Amino acid sequence: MHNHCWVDVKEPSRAEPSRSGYRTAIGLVFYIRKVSSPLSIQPVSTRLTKERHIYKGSEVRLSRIQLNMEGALTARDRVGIQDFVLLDSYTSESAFLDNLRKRFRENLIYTYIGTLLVSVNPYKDLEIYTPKQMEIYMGVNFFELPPHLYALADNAYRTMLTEYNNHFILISGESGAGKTEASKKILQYYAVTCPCTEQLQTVRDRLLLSNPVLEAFGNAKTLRNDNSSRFGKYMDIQFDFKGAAVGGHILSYLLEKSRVVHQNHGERNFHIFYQLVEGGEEELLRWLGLERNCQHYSYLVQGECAKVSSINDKSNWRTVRKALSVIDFNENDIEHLFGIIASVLHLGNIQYDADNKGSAVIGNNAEVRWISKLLGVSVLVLQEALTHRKIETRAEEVLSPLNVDQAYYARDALAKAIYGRTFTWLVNKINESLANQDPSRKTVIGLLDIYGFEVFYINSFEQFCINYCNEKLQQLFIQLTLKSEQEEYELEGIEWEPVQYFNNKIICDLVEEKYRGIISVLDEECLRLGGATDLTFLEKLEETVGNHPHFVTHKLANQKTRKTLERGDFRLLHYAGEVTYCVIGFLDKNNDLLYRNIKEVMCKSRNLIVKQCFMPSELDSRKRPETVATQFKSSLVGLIKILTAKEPSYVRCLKPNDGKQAGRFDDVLVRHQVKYLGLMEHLRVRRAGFAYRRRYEIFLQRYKSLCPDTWPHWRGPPAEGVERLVKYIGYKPDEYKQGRTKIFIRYPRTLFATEDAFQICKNELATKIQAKYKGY
Ligand code: AD9
Ligand code: MG
Repeated sequence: MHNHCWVDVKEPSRAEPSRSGYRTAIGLVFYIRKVSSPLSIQPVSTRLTKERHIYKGSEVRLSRIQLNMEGALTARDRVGIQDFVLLDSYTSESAFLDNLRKRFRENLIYTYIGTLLVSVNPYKDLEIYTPKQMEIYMGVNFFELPPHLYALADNAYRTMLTEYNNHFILISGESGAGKTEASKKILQYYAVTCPCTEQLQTVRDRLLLSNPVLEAFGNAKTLRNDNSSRFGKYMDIQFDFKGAAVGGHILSYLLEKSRVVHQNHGERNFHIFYQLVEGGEEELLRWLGLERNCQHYSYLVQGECAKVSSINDKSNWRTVRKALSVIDFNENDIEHLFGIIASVLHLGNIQYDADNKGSAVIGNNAEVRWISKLLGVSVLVLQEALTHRKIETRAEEVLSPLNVDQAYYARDALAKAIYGRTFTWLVNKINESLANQDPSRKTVIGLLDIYGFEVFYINSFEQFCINYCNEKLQQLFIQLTLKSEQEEYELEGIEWEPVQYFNNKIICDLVEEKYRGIISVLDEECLRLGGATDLTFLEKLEETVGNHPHFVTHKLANQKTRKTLERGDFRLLHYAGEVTYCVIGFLDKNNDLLYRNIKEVMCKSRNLIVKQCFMPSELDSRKRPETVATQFKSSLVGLIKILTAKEPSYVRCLKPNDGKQAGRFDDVLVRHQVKYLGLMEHLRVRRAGFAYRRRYEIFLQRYKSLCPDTWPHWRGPPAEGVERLVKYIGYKPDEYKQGRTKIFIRYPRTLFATEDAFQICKNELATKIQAKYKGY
């Protein structure tokens, strides 16, 4: 028989935040008065909801209240189901979608699948990231409060502190789904909630301010996202044993450099250019030789959208300037940094004419003079490097004039190279300022925020790399969740009906396999002397991977598909959908060559940043540098290694519509993402499987006080003790399974109820002790 309880709830204003008894979102206390006869709960207010709890071995019904961040009572947080694992028709994609939609309409953008957090981009400010909200989530059990990024962040943090292990939070989803925002919110959460001494304030500020700087230089407006990350970022936040943030380290992955010289219609160059031109102080612009007009710069106007309503370049400029000084950039660094940014703009305005021999000559050399001033190189030498190529034969060096096309190519290559290398320099500089001086033991939480899967009307080498990266992360996710989860059941001897899932390893192999993968074929063509073109690369692909089920070209396609492909295209059937890539430019971008004489000029630069970016040793090396795709592939292998050594948490971001609009939930689009992100499979594994697993020793240690047989000591084997304990507190056979070394608990609510019972027990004990000593 069930006991039923009345619940008295104190007014929020009079509530005593306490860890005792039943607490609510802001720490209210429930006082439980036992009643003699079973009585169905009549909520004191309609806003009260019912929950099932275990108290002293039998089920009790309690009403719990939900509070929003102002502390007012609300049932809003309980719209739909906050953990998909509890969904009745959990195999139905429609039910999944209904729940997401229902919650999205109520601005409830977060929902769990067990411990994984699903987030739907609201495209509006929800005011759910206030310091008050942070306080609510601090140190509270995962399932006690409505789903939130803060709960996930807090959980990783607390586990790190109690178990002394390293964690990472993998944030994935397609372009515009909200990854970068999520990673910033998590960082802010740590910055505000972790203990911080006066000494550590600088570290905290630098960690926070590294974001606007890197975003200014590495993000841009694309058709998918007004603040799209054009580089991958992995950031370790280092904590000391007290849980204070003591340092950080950033790894960056393949910046999309081609954007510096070319932007598609409706897209922009990197934010920093517009910020400088719009927001730069008069004196600075004068010194850099810049006009306050983006339209004046050919590198800024190709997308025909220099101004974007959602972006305030002027105020972002002020933020970046302030951030740079906090991150320890001195005036010299700043002068040289913007000298480079301005040089890139000047480079873009260099125009070539053909002389009577067809060789390129620079019409007006005003731009060259500015660059020469800003980069500290000789005008004549620079001018020569921008119009000639040095060819080395065995006996001598010959300067050969470039034609106009070649000269534009050389100019753009220089612009991309100095921007790309400056970005790397910037990351290094930030790392220096975040470096932790204290060698004592520390643990880390890594935040991974990488460019999301993207499909444009025309997709090139950059999309190929970005989408390949997303394949790798999906593969990691599959490995760590679907695959290893099922393997663990097997290992622990838990009966298990395997859940089928799509393993995208086949696509990763198609791209990266040695000798036979697309990157290998591309590299081979890049190394081939003479005759190699983008189209011969395509032919080689057709020969090598032509019969792969995830690869198709115009030539290989059936009649129907052929109509959708051009002759220079290849299409990959990615886990997230089909993408058609145009091969034009693949060889060049993969080679990423910079003429030798341009490098020589840069090595002699008096601009301190350029000097550090172009080392003379590079000129001596006869070895061909690794191609871009191969470097990227190796860096991803390194990343996966870093991640697999840590405990994961996952945030899966969904994009509700393609129009960046608030309040619109496009069923087809969301359904597609739910499918390819493998959320249904994840749910099935979670549901058929077990939300929690704990080693017997740990479980027993925590909850032994709930059972007279195990309290205060249990001398037998831990597995047996756990069995007694869970039977005593009323676990039903379908709620748990006992493996070889661990107890597996099916539903979060079971563990949650156990935890609640434990808290009550602890309090009762405390009250008894207090009563006993009263009057002493
Ligand atoms: V990309 O792969 O870098 O192109 P992201 O990083 O997934 O992409 P981002 O975080 O930049 O997307 O989010 C895109 C835009 O959605 C942001 O600029 C915000 O305007 C909006 N957004 C995302 N998340 C939130 C949120 N939690 N609350 C409010 C949000 N707005
Ligand atoms: Mg992003």
